Amino acid sequence: MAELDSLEFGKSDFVLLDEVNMEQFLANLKLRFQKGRIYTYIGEVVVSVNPYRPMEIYGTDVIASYRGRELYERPPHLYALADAAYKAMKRSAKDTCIVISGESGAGKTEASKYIMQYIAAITNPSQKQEVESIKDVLLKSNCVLEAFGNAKTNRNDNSSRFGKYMDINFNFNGEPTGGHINNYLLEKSRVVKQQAGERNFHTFYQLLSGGCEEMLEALGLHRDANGYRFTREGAICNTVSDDKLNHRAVLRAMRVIGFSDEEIQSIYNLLGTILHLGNVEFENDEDMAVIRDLDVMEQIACLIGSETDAVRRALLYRTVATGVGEVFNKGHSPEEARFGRDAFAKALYERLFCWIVRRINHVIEVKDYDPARHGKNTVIGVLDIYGFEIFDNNSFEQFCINYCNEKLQQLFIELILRQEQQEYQREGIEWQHIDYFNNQIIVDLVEQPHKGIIAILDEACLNVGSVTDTMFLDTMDARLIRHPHYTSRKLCATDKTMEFRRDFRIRHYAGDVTYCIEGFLDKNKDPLFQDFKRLMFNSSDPVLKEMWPEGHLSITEVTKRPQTAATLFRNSMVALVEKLASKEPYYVRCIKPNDAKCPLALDEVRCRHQVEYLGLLENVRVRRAGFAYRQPYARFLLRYKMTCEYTWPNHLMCSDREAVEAIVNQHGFQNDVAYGISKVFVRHPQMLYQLEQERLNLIPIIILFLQKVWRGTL
Ligand code: AOV
Ligand code: MG
Repeated sequence: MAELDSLEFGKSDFVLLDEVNMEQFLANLKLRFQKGRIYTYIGEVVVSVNPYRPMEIYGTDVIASYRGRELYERPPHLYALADAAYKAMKRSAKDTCIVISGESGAGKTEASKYIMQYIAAITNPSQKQEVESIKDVLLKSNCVLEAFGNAKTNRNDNSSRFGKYMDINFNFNGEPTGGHINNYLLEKSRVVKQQAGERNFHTFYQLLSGGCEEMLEALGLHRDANGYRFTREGAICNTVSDDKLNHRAVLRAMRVIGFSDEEIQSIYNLLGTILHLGNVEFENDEDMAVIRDLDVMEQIACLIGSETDAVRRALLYRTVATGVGEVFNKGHSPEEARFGRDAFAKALYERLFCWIVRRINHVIEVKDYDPARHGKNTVIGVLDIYGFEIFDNNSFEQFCINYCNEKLQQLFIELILRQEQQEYQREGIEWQHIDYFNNQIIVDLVEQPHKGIIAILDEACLNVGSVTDTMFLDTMDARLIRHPHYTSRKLCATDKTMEFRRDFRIRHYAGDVTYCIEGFLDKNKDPLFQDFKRLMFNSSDPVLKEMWPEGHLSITEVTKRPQTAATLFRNSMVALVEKLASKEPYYVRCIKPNDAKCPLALDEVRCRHQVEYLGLLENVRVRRAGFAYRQPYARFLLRYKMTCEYTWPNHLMCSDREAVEAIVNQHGFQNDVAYGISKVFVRHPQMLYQLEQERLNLIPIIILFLQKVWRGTL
């Protein structure tokens, strides 16, 4: 307990700072970080700093020490937060969620895994077989999804390139009964192109270095990632990740989850197909694309359960329907063929990823749950999404990712304020308002109907063919130029070899990001020739066929314009925020201490910036303006009754509330508390620390006393 608030380790809760200002906040953060205390509270929010080194704080003994304890009873930890979310769910049969935010590389994904491990460890003490196997699948799903959805970027060697929200379902006993994973927009452009120093998704390198000889031979692959256009960039950047070992772990995980051998084979066939596709070259024959290397066509056909000629035709021609219903084949130019090939590779991978998620969901989804018989089924949701990111070159993907982070920041603002206000109202306690920077203005800039960037982008995409990226930018400039968070950037090339570039810039809550306009329209329209869909639907492999259900439509039947990528993403974000807002939230705010991925180094400028934009100082102020801690009367009494002569061993007062008052008064804390309807509100945690200390001092005396009673020597 002494460690909770000591000079040596700094304040375990920022609410305890002598003064709330940036200097004190940073000094405390730094002191704790250097002492290996990577977690600190702001009330019930956990602030976490990425240690970039293995920490001895996640063992089973540590898990046991957090189990069933209150937040402030033990040093700050993710486990305490997970326990709080679990207890709240169990006690009040309420859905809760844990929202983990922070920029790329700040430690969100690691945190989400520790939280899931904790929940798995503390549930099902009687080791019921069916519960154990559900837990196993839930945990193993991380390994598979990371292999297919994560990649090395210049910010993070294991960067999540998709958003993940996982619900864990519990029965009335608090045992996990299943779950559901929602995935959000995978950065599929990575399949065909990576920035300098980055890799494709881990799974490709894992397959090439870890796959057994027979498997690679069957796929027609060699081990050298340098030999494939889609993995070449990643092959030359030196990574320390252990692809070989991870490949085996992923295979094991897939088996535990219940993927059949045929399904696993289909997955690797698709990865092989994508690698081969990358090496397909188109030559120019009188402005028409031709493929000279038919061996690779044969190889692909074999892997996707199709015919060599069907693959060749899908890559070289598209079926076109005229207004009067005539159908004919139109040959691609080499440029069109390359575009089609890359779109096909991206789509294959995206479909595969979504299929894997669906497949896992199929295993973990709760079936036959009867609330009448089993009681209410409750949920803990865990959100781990791609963090805010700025690269040298930012495109449509970063635009979506950063918009997503704006939405989550908005939710944080709303919930932290809303929750506090509601609690005070409910308990009849006076409340003092605190101002925040509200990033709603940036959210609106992106998503507002008719006016926002997504609306303007969609409008541009409606005009097939005639609108270019630059024209889209001109429209944005005309409509948004007065917006305080939007700037157009026309870059005149000083170097003659450079092309004339145009960008726009958004002043995000977390910093200014310049987006390169090139490719926005294409990525938003996300076109894929129908011929590819039909090719896959006609596959003799039932797993692949299942991924392409719409391939049965003939060209004349395909009329509906699909929703654009940005609109789909916006809708999924709106739905996500609604889902989170309907649950009781718990927050982890992750901070990246430096850009060099270095242990022990804390870059003050970088941390200051994150503390600022995450709104952590305001968070402390809200917490301090009100009451830092609150507890139901009965719980408070049970824990501290030994510290007061009127309540130990039992009180004779009319209510628990009166008994709590007696404890508070005896210690002279009258001015530090307020009495709500069901809870006592404590202004500063010092009071609790003092009570905890007193309790600790008393325990040996009480034990001695009891021993004497038992021995009859008293
Ligand atoms: P992110 O999820 O926040 O980034 P990660 O959770 O992947 O970041 O963390 C990045 C790296 O930091 C990990 O691969 C670990 O090496 C290290 N790390 C993070 N947390 C810990 C910890 N608690 N203990 C030890 N090492 C840690 V992104 O997905 O890019 O937004 O999109
Ligand atoms: Mg991550």
